Amino acid sequence: MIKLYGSAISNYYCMAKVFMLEKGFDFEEIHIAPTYSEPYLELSPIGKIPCIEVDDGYLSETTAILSFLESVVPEVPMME
Ligand SMILES: N[C@@H](CCC(=O)N[C@@H](CS)C(=O)NCC(=O)O)C(=O)O
Repeated sequence: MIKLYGSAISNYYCMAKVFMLEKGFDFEEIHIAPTYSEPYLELSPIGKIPCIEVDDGYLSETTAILSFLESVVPEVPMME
C-alpha cells in the first residue's frame, strides 16, 4: 500500500491525495509537517511535503509524484 506523507495544510499534499483518490489507489496517510531533520530527510531529501512511499522506495516533488501515479494508472487520465 502506498504511504502519503504530509499534511492537508499543504496544497501540494492535497494534489497528491486527490490524484490517489481519483485513481482509486489504496493508500495510507502519514500526517507529518515539513522538517529538515532525520529521519524524514531520508524520505524527502529537501524536507518538503508531500512524499510517497512505494515498494521501490520514496518519491518527493509533486510533479514527479503525480507523473508516477499517472503511469501506474493510465486508465484514469489526469494529466495531459
Ligand atoms: N517543489 C515541491 C514544493 C513542495 C512544498 O513547498 N511543500 C511545502 C508545503 S506546501 C513545504 O514542504 N514547505 C516546507 C519548507 O519549504 O520548508 C513540490 O512540488 O512538492
